[in-house]
Amino acid sequence: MQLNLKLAVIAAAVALAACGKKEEAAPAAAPAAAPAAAEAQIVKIGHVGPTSGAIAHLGKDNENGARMAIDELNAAGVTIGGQPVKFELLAEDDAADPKQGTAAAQKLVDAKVAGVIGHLNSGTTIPASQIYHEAGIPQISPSATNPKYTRQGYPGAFRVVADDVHLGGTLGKYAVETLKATKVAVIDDRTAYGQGVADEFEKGVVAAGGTVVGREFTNDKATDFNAILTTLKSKQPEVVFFGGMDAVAGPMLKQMKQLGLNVKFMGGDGVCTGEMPKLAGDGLADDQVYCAEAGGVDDAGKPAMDKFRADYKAKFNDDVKLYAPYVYDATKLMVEAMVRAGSSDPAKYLPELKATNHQGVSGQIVFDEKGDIKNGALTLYTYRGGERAALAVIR
Ligand code: ABU
Repeated sequence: MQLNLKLAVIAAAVALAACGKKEEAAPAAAPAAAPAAAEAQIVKIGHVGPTSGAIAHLGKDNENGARMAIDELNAAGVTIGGQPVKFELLAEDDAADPKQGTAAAQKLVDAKVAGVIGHLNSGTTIPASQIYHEAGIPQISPSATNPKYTRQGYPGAFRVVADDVHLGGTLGKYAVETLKATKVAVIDDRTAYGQGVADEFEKGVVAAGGTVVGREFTNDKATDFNAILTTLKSKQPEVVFFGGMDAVAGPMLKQMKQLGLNVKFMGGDGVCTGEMPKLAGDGLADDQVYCAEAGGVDDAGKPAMDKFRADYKAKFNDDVKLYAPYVYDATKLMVEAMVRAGSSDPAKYLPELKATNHQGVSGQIVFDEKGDIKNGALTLYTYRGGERAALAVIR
């Protein structure tokens, strides 16, 4: 049964039971005192993403996904263990910085959140996960794709998207088998995500019979790539892969064009955003960029995803940038686990979280023994006419 419907049924049952009791207890002649409305218990849910810095647009997108879920839950009126509850979103900014990520995590632990949705980046999610683990607070990352996050043996760590092994490996294979590249060059931004996804891409290329002719690196705040692009141009690659985020990939594409390095450009989910056309400007030609989101829906799931995107636009006057639907689902399924457990106490609802089987707007979410999504999809995209254009959903 859908959560909203289930909540409505529970609320109706509680209201009917209350009506019945009042009629039985009230003496015929005495004026009945109005029953005091049960005060809603506050349940705090944390969200962390970079809402400042170069990828603030993505952090805000994630935070909006959480806010949309929380607003809907509060409007529906959720009861947990028979008590009405009100959810409070504690939204923190980690600026995509590992140190700020752990500081934000500690702040949420001190505030006694019942669970955390986040962080956005692998480089913040992984160190923060130790803090949540030690505090016994469940965490669901909606976008951190480095495999290490769910391989630390933390029972409360979950992820609702595919990881970089799937993402990078699939893109490497695609470069060789579909784009017919024999020589590829690789750049990464030295973050936990960028370096990891680039390594997996390399493995995929080599396994498919391609050759990596050059590997260079930059950082996640760099703006000048002339030296590394000139080095790679001399190696005559047919594809350049970048492991990093859209804020760096956009200017990199512009500089590739200025240098006459007019080859296909690939990247993982970090470059596969609605913001790329704006960030790359005329550096982004039609069918030049190939990238993948670490999730996606088949035809049957499209109406729900399309409705989410329309509702998001109506609420925030902006388009979904990347992972807002996954954040929305992560928030809803965490609350569903609390409702099933009859408790927002992390120790009590964690077993229900592990047993999740949630039909969300981003598809069906069931966790494996590590806390990763089972059978996670990828959606392969290119850009045409300044818009993301989906090419295929790959499992
Ligand atoms: N997955 C891309 C963006 C987030 C990260 O893993 O760092």
